[in-house]
Amino acid sequence: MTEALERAVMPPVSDADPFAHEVLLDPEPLHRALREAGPVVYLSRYDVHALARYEQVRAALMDWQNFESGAGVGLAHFRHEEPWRPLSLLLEADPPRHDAPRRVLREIVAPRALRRLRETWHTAAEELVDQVLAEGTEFDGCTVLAEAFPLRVFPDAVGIGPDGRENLLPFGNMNFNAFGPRNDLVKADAHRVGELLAWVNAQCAREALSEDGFGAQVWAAADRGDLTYDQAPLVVRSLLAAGVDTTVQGLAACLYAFATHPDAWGRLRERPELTRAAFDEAVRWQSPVQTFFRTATTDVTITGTVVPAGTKILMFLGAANRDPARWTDPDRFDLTRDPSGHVGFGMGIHQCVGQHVARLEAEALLAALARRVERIELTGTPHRHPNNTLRAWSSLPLRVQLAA
Ligand code: EJD
Repeated sequence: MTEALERAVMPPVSDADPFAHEVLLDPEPLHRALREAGPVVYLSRYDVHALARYEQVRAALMDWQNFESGAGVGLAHFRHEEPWRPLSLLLEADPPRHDAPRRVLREIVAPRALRRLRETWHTAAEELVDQVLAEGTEFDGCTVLAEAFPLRVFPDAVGIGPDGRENLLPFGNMNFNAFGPRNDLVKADAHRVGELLAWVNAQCAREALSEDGFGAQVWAAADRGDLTYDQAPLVVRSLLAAGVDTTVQGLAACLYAFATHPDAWGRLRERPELTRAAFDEAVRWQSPVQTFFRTATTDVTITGTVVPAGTKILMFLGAANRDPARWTDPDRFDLTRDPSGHVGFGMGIHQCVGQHVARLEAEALLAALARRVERIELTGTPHRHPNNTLRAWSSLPLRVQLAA
């Protein structure tokens, strides 16, 4: 036995299943139990170590040298198991291979580059809100706003063609389920894997993309030699894989937050400059991306517990974002707090490269709603959509009161 192992602290063991339906639909009780059990907990069911406290989640996210992404950021270990699709050059890569694709995409979706979309997206949001309100003041906010808005603006911004866009949400749902275990959720979509992958791959070809979108800009980076031509379609795929369901659920989190906190909605209408902080607070509070894995590159000691080389570590972003050791009154959606430092977009070298796209979508939709809507409320029980990674909604029954 090595010296490190002799001195090792055995972590608390839990046989909980973070990917069981009941837990996916209501994760907070497990999050609380894991945070309280200790800084590292061994999950016997999956043979992984789990982190649910802010301090350890943040530290693991920052430490890409000891916690790699290249073996996959899901439960599957891609050095032992064949990946179900070619690996992402961004998400499932480490420096130095990660750096060129990251740099290229970062420039394409940088705030400066998004300025040309700002007016178009604000207008699109106003048109959507006007359309929805023309139909009535009661609707499912999940489908008619949170899903409809990103689907109106994002695929056009990437530059994909009009056909088959109904595949985007099912592809995303499958992709995010695939980071978890091969449970019922994964099996339910297994028959569509080939078809959905083929469709997405076809959208990534240069000929399939408009001349001025994010996709074309990825190919232009290959022309400049910033990427190889083999890499370009995979980087376009990253936009489609990461950019749809995530923003849908981010917007849904905002709608849910404001429907359940009418005072916050009033405050936002009075002070529109709060919109960006409101979006971040909604992301902290709901954590649309709940979990991710890393793989230990060497025996890593976390507060005395040795995480063996080559094993997976599960990071609970949602639990970290409500850790009472980091946040005052963490379960409250609170527009007066400073939500910066939340790990809902990750942290470190992999931190969400598309977060400015997400923020622009949220700003546009919330501004359009704030102009016309005085109050948002729930008319019934909203329903969660279980997914192995995302905290998602299937319905948000809303009623709005129009502004005078
Ligand atoms: C993701 C958590 C990709 C890819 C990148 C990022 C995500 C998904 C897919 C968004 C993860 O490069 O394929 S939120």
